[in-house]
Amino acid sequence: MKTILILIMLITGALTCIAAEIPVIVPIENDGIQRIEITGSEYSFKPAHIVVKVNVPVEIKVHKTSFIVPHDFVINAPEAGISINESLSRDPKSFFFIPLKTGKYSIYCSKKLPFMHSHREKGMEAVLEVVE
Ligand SMILES: [Cu+2]
Repeated sequence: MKTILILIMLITGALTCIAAEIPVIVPIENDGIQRIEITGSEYSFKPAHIVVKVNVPVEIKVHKTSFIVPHDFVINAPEAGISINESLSRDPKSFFFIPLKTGKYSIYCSKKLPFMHSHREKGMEAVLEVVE
């Protein structure tokens, strides 16, 4: 009985992990812009994996859920024409860019308290995937 319970817990846990990592294909709207909203909380970005088309403009609207904990939004991919480093607020902020190179790039929060793990290390990281 115990074994079955542990098995069920393992399977449920694995499914939750898989669900969290399902890539979201960002739709291209009528005006030709790929738009997506991302939520930053303790300690994750949701969705955690977004897929956009290369050479098509992108607008990412981001807000954080916390009142006090500071978060920011960083994409450091100058090779793909993307350099964003902005603090987040509860009001959404929009970031515009045109991804110029295919590949997988990291989205993360760079906040860190002294002697503590960074928010990125705690899981506040997502993937921006640029495809043909
Ligand atoms: Cu953070």
